[in-house]
Formats: sequence, C-alpha cells, structure tokens
Amino acid sequence: MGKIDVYPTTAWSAGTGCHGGCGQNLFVEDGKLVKVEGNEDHPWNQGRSCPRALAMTQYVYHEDRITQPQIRVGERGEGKFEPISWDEALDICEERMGKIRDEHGAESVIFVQGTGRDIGGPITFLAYSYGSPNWVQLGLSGHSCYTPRLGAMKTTLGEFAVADCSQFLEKRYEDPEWEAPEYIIVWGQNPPNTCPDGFYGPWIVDCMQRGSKIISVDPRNTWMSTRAEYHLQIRPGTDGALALGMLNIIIEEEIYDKDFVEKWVDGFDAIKERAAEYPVDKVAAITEIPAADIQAAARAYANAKQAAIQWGVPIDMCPDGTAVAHAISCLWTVTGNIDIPGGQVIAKPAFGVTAYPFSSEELIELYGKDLITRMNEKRIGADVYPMYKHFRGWASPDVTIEQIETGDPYPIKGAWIQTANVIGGQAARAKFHYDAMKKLDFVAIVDLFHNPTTMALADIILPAATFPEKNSFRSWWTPMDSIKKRVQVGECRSDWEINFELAKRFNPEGLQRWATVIDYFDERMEPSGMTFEDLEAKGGWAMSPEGPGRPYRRYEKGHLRADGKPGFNTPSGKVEIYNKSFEEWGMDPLPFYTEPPQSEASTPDLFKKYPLVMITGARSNLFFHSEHRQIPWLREKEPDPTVEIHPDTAKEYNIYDGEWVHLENDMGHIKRKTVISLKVKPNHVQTLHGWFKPEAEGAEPNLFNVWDYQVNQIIPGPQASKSGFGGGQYKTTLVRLAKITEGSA
Ligand SMILES: Nc1nc2c(c(=O)[nH]1)N[C@H]1C(S)=C(S)[C@@H](COP(=O)(O)OP(=O)(O)OC[C@H]3O[C@@H](n4cnc5c(=O)[nH]c(N)nc54)[C@H](O)[C@@H]3O)O[C@H]1N2
Ligand SMILES: Nc1nc2c(c(=O)[nH]1)N[C@H]1C(S)=C(S)[C@@H](COP(=O)(O)OP(=O)(O)OC[C@H]3O[C@@H](n4cnc5c(=O)[nH]c(N)nc54)[C@H](O)[C@@H]3O)O[C@H]1N2
Ligand SMILES: [Mo]
Repeated sequence: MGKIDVYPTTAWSAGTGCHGGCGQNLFVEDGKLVKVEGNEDHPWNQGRSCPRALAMTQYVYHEDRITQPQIRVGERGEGKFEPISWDEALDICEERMGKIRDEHGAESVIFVQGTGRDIGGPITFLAYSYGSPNWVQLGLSGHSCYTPRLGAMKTTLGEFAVADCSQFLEKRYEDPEWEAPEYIIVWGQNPPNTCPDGFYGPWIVDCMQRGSKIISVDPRNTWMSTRAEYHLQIRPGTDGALALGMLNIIIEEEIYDKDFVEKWVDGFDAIKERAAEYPVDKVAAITEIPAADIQAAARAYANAKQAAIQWGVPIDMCPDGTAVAHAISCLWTVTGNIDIPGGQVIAKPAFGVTAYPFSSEELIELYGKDLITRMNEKRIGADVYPMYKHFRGWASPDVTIEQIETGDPYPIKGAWIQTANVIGGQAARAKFHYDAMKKLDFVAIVDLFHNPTTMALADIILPAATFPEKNSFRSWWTPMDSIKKRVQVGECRSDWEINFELAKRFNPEGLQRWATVIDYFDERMEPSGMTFEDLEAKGGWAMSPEGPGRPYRRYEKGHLRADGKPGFNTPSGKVEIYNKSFEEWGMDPLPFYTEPPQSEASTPDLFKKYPLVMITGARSNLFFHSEHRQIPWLREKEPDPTVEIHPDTAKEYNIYDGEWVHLENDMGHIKRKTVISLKVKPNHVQTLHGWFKPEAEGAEPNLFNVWDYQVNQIIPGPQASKSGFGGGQYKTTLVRLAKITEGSA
C-alpha cells in the first residue's frame, strides 16, 4: 500500500452533480482517488458529506465512463462510436461549427447547458467567442429554475437575497452578530435533500437546532413539514395566491414594519390594494389550506423579530413564476426582514468575483461589439417575451425548440450540449424535443457517461472531468473557492480546458492574452487581490472582508449603490415593490395569481378524465436529476422509479404496494412502481424525473428504456407565463393511474 495524501477541495458538479460548495477532502493513493470525506475546516458544510460525494470513487472509476473523445460512425442513434484524438475531435468541431457560422451566422448554433453546475463560465466563454447569443437551458420550459426568482428580486430590490443562516460570516453560528431566524418559511423547497442555488440545505437544520421554528409550504408531508410549527399543505401551483393572501393579512392587521416601509419601500399603497383582492377565504379555497392556518402562519412570520424565507423551484414552476416570486418577496419587504441578522440577507458573490463577465463593457472587450448586437437582435425569444428581452443572457427554451422545428425566423443548425441530458432529464415535452433535435446538422456533447441524449443525437462526444480531476474556481455567493486537480482519468479534460481551447480557435485575438485557463482564473479573481494559487495556499476558500460584500444593513451604510449613498440599488433607492421595470416592459407591476393551466377549475373536462395532480421531481438525495443511476451504492438504495400514492387512492384504483402501474394522460404513459405513502394527499401523486436505465440497451429505439420511464413525455408545454419566465408545468400536470395489464406496453 502506498502513502495516502489528503487534499482539500470544493465539490462542484461532475460527480456530485450539484450546485456545489462543499469542502471535501480527497484521499489519493498512487495517483488514485480512494475516498472522499467532508472537510471540517470548510465553513460551508463543516465536515458533512452527501451520499453522492461519498460514492465519488464509484463515479470517477466507473467502467461506463467515457474516457476518450468519440466520433459517431453509424447512423444517428445506432450507438456506434469510435475513439479519436482530442486534436481530431476539436478540429471537427471547429470545422463543422465554422461552416454553420459561415453559411447561416453564429446564432444558428445553440449552446445548451443544464442546471447551475460549474458550467456558466466555460459555456459562455465558448458561445460568445464563437459569436452566438443563444445560450439556453434547452427544454427547461419557462426557464423555470431560479431565473424567475432572480428576475423578481433584481427588479424590486436591486439585489439578490437568501435566508440568513450565517453563511456570509466566517465564524458562522458563533459570530455574535448573527441571530437565528425566529421563523423560517421553507417554501416549496426540500433543503436537506437539495442544497440548491448557493445554499446548503442542512443550514436550515442547524438553525432549527438554534431555535428557528419552521413554517412549511409543501403539498407533501416531508421531513421538514413534519417538524414544522405550521404546515401549509398547498395545492400545487397556487403559491401566488397564498403569498398574496398572507400579505393581505399582514397589511390588514397592521403587523408589518411601519418604519421600514415608510423609509425604504416604494409602492406600498398599490401593493395594499392588490393584496386586498386576496381575502383569506378566497385564498383558502384556491390553495386548499384552511384559512385559520394561513392566518396563524402569516402572523407568526410577521410578528417574529427576525424571520427568513427559503424558497424552491416549485415557485418558478407556477404559472407566471416571476409574479409569484414578486409576491413572496413582498412578504420579506413589508416586514423589514431585509439584510438583518436572521432575515433575508443580501447575497453578493465573494469579492464581487464572477466566473464570467456581466457588464456590456467587459463583453465588448472580450468578444467584440458585434456580440452585443446579436444578443439584442438575434437572441431567441427576446422579441417575444419581455423577461428575455430585458434580462440579457439566456435564450428562451420554449421558443428555441419551436425554432429548431420551424426554422423561423432563422434556421438552427447545430448544438453544443454540455451538462444537459435534454431528452432524458431537462425537457418537458421530451418527445417533441427528441423529434426536433434530430433535425440538427451537427451536435457535439460534452459529458461523462452516455445517456439518451448522447445516444440519440451526438456526432462528437467529448469526455469531461470530475471535480477531483479539474482546476476551477467557484464564487456563488460565498465563499470564493478553488477546485484543484489531483487525479487524471483516461484522457478526460475539464469543461474549462475544453472550451478554452476551442474558444481560442474561434476568437484568437480576443483571447490571446491568456496562455492557460489558470491565467484566466487569475484575471477574474483579481478583485480579491488573490490569484488561484494564492487562494489554494490559503486553504482553498475566502470570504469578502468588511464592506459591501458583508452583511448587515448595507442599505443604511451606503454599500449598495454606485453613488455611495444610503439606499437600495434601484432608481428610487427604495425597494420597488410596485415594480417599475415590469411596468416599463409591459408587464403587471404588481404581483398576481394565475390558476395552473391544467386543473379542476381551468380544465374541468380534462380533470374528469385525469383527476390526479402529478407533482414531479421532488429531489432524492441519491440522484442528481438523471445522473447516478449507474452508481451501485446509490442505485441500491432506490433501484426503481417509483410513484407515491395515498392509501385511499391505491384502494380506489385497486393497486397494491410495489405493483407496477402506468401514469397516463393524453400525451402518453410511463411506468412506475407504486409506493403507498401518507406523504401525498389522496388527489396527488409524486414521482421523480430523470429516470432511464443505464444498464439497458442504449441504441435506438431503446435509448436506455427512456421512453418507458421518462415522465417528461407526459408533461406539456410550452410554459404558462406571459412574461416568458416561469410556468414549466412540472408540478401541476393532470394524470390518472392505470394498472398494467397483459398486453399493455
Ligand atoms: N419532471 C421534471 N423534470 C425536471 C425537473 C422537475 O422538477 N421535474 N426539474 C428541472 C430543473 S429545475 C432543471 S435545472 C433541469 C436539469 O436538467 P439537467 O441539468 O439537464 O440534468 P440531467 O438530466 O441530469 O443532465 C445533466 C447531464 O450533465 C452531465 N454532467 C454532470 N456534471 C457535469 C459536468 O461537470 N460537466 C459536463 N460536461 N457534464 C456534466 C451528466 O452526466 C448528465 O448527463 O431538469 C428539469 N427537469
Ligand atoms: N440531490 C439532488 N439535489 C438537487 C437536485 C437533484 O436533482 N438532486 N436538483 C437541483 C436543482 S436544478 C434544483 S432546481 C433544486 C430543486 O430543489 P427544491 O427547490 O428543493 O425543489 P424540489 O425538490 O423540486 O421540491 C421541493 C418541495 O416542493 C414541494 N412542491 C412540489 N410542488 C409544489 C408547489 O406547487 N408548491 C409548493 N409550495 N411546494 C411544492 C415538493 O413536494 C418538495 O417537497 O435542487 C437542486 N439540488
Ligand atoms: Mo433546477
């Protein structure tokens, strides 16, 4: 046995899959990773690990990993690939993408990513160097993941905010300035399992151990809701009504923070009037939550000295998710819970460091003025939906797939897919996506394993590195972390390295000032006064010093505005709950509620046929979306795709526990194994998305049995939001159960 070296690093995608941030120790023996354990010296997770991190050795050295670039040699979907060298693979990408650019323009290649892994930096670096404004989470209907919440916060508060669990303070819970929230509303989130969006879920549990009480807004009985003071068991998709109802109670009963509202809030009277349209009995009827519970929870939150809200992706998936997020943000605004200890703390990236440029000036310097013109004029969906037009960055997923199908107003010919399993995980209307994407001339995919999307579409596959195999840095709120390469597997390369090399071929002039990716990291990290290696030498993480990057009450200290004056970073200097940006963009400046597109009220006939509301995607901590089904330690714990069904419903359908059933609607059906459970209400069922069987045949038509299990086949689209942000119907689709009988497929 050789010597085992222990290296601290930060987990961020490839491997755990997640939004990352955990300090992990890598145990390396003779150049091989032999164990991963939580790093106790890291302030984020303080030594803890999740099952996916603990199973890293099985992920890194899995026999199915793609460890060399591959080229397709058979027909698309035949599953015939052959290894080629990196040079050959990148030459082909350069040539094929170059040809599309020459013939149709750079906008005819889309750059597709999945959720917020370590990818925003590398993929925009490549897309913009190539010249395409079409960076898209293809298939994520309504861009219904965090973007609607971000959009609502930025336009009202001028900032982003998160529940304060002391994460911006080095001493964490020991810091005397911090106070535990008296109440935390855990709103459509399952934090212990999911740790999303720069937030470590177990922090909520840490707060509970320090006295925080929970208000859970969740249609299901979960670990969190069963430990809550109040469980508001909401009808899926009706969160907007609940938020407005609570707001109305707080305003009517005058339990809001009058001083804060007086000094810092713009548009209170208008909000008051709008909220009055949501009296508690009406809201109780919409949400199926007893009126008394809504009142009690609203009072508990508003009367607390400090209280926080930690919200999740179901909010984005409500119709008009931006309006729902706007409504919820009004709760923390009128109660004055902004940037106070144990409230909603303003979240900024450590030292202001970001993985990719946001400002026009920086974009122009790197990629040329032409890119900005393309972003404004050619970005897909910007001419259709206000939130895409005014939030530069993303193209609209819903419009992109239509445009691939129609070629209107210009053809889409190629796709660069990196960190997304569009067909097997991300896309609602999965079959429509599959059919449309088959029409693309050229598809390059960067991934670690085969999945239904690589099998069905890839012309070139490039093998990505896991986090122990890569150099990178992370600055998603706080701290700023370094990720340092310690092992090598096959010829795998990091996403940064792959994109850096190809980007240089497309934009040699703009990018010539960096010889290596580390040079680029050093430049991005400049505001911190540290280089990548400096940060490594400090132990791999650092937090912003006293000043704009550190809480609390920065609006009083003049830390938020460019002019250095007290106030918020909005035109009025106040929190603009009457949303002037929305008004200017032709949207409702006040929050409102929209009924889900499928429900007893909106589609009574459909409801008669399909009386069950299907909630999908309540995360398992064993899997990240469609990943990890091939990892033995994880799969063993959850071998089959299941559906949670209430005992009464099981009785009605005459279904026993463990029996395989179909979930079906007019779009088709999928298979699930029944788990009879009190977690769901009788009229709801819940099932995890992302299922395919890596152990099954990959070649068409099988595609790892994806069509047997992929729930997104029966989730409709396009999104249900006028603004374009929000309303992917992942939590509100109507279905029925059917016994699988002999002869049924
Ligand atoms: N029914 C239903 N569907 C949903 C949801 C739901 O709640 N219900 N949630 C939606 C949401 S919120 C989101 S954000 C999307 C997410 O959807 P995706 O992010 O597309 O998730 P996956 O399907 O797991 O596909 C990710 C792929 O990236 C690869 N990968 C992982 N890490 C890396 C890496 O570091 N580098 C590279 N190059 N590849 C990597 C994995 O192997 C996998 O093949 O899914 C959406 N789909
Ligand atoms: N292990 C693991 N972690 C993950 C992921 C993963 O796949 N696996 N995915 C990552 C991604 S991209 C995301 S977006 C996040 C998502 O993570 P979260 O934001 O936590 O969201 P979900 O797990 O979809 O749902 C959280 C809870 O909301 C409830 N819910 C369902 N519908 C509604 C509704 O209409 N209203 C309300 N109020 N509640 C509802 C569900 O019952 C569930 O308990 O997790 C991230 N972290
Ligand atoms: Mo997500």
